[in-house]
Amino acid sequence: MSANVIDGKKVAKLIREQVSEDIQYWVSHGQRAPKLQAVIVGNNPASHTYVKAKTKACGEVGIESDTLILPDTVSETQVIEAIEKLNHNDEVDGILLQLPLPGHLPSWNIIEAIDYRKDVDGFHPMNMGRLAVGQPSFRPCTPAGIMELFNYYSIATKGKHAVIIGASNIVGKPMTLMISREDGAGKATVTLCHQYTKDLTRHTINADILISAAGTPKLITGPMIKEGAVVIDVGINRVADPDNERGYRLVGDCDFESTQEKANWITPVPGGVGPMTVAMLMKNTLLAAKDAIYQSE
Ligand code: BQF
Repeated sequence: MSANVIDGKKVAKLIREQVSEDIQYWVSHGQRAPKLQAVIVGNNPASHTYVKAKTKACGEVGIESDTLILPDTVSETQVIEAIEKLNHNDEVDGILLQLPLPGHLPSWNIIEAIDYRKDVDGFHPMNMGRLAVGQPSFRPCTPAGIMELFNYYSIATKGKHAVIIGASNIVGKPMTLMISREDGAGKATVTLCHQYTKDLTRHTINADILISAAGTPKLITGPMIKEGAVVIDVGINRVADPDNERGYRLVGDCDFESTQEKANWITPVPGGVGPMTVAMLMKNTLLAAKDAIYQSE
């Protein structure tokens, strides 16, 4: 058997087209275009690449964007001051603080300084907390994008056993909350594995849905998965590749060859979950501009 490949690039494009149409309608009725403000601290090349991809996507759907670049010598107070200025700027709908921050900065203190109504990444404790208790909130883009893929491909999660590898606040924890919620989409039973999990295969072999966000190439191989499983590969790992003009290529956490022989569904890297992350950011920015989540405030 060979698995069905989930085309995240295609679904992401459909979502961006929906957002674009919605914005055209919105603007033709006299509203200003939504605006996303990106903040990068330091010169991590990957961060600059990701923000460029996100602001390019903004341009394509009709979202205005701007990028504030702070030197990696800034203090926590200086970053928080810059964020508070953006909080009070009525022209800014969404604030994107690109992660990771340089090591000396306490990311979660700084994230907490973002006005949760502009927190289009959904990382603020208000949004995380509301997600946890099932209240409307901005949803972190990567797990929200994965839920969209299940919806698009009619992949059932109800009553299934989902095994998630990686307990980060960005992917694993919010994914656990979304896929296990008892109302709406979700309704799966979850096992959350992380770096201290003993005997990973004992868990992965039982997964109807396996979601790997570990950041380890070839962590998942065919013998570790159940026949017919849904395999979602969130890993974005750079491996050296002299044949590639950039000197590296992107690979996921799964050994694609051996997993796709046993899986029913599989996401490729690149072109799987990654493009969905960017598309959901566009969707969240539009929601922020419309005040669609926190209407009563
Ligand atoms: C694709 C990210 C690790 C650390 C910080 C499309 C993206 C990636 C891959 C992308 C990611 C990963 C982002 C593909 C945003 C996803 O075609 O496979 C898009 O832009 N991502 C980020 O902003 O910060 C990260 C991964």
